[in-house]
Amino acid sequence: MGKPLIGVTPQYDLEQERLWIRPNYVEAVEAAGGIPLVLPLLEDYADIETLAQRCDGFLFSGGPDVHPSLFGEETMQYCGVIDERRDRLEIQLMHEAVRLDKPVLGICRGIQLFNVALGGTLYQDIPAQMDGIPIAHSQQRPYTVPVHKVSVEPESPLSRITGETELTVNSMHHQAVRDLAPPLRCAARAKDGLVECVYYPGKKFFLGVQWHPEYLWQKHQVHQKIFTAFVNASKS
Ligand SMILES: [Mn+2]
Repeated sequence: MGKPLIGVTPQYDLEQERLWIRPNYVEAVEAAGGIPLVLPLLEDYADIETLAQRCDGFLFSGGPDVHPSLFGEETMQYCGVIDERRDRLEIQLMHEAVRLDKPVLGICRGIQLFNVALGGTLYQDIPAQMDGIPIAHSQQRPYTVPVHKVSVEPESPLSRITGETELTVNSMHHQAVRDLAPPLRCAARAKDGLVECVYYPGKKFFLGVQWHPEYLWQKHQVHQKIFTAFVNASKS
């Protein structure tokens, strides 16, 4: 097989009404040996099924908050911008990808979306809802610099991919996984206990990371390994 085709979920600028994506997502896929394809915000389920069949893997990019109603909560005052069309597309696309056992990598919003789509819940805002060590989960720029550590669960896919027991990561999130969805397992945690990486046991490749490896892969090889493992899994 040639290079795998990796569907990348898009950002949508609600004010400017523009689809867009930060180039570092597509560059990371390209550098790992895949052909990135930025997806449209499709609404028709049959079309989403077709998309799921045609692509070899899917990268769920970062973005706005997942709507709290999708995990059974009212919107609290500190919830950020939401995008219902993106929520719908990504939830349907993830379910199709899981059904077809196509590789998925979720980044930031991606890990949160996976958890909600599979029946878990989120912290709508970490500082407002969590006590404990005040780790910089919403770091200042530059985002290419790691700011906190995560401990990697032995026996997890993240452990196999990186060969590490601890990683240093960047962190640009104010939401996070709260109750883990029933089929998912934690693959890495921050020192305050927050889930920073999840996987779906038994799937070919299903990984969600709370940090942003697309900002790190060029200088920190360990984070490039995540993209390489994802793209390689999409080849078979
Ligand atoms: Mn973090």
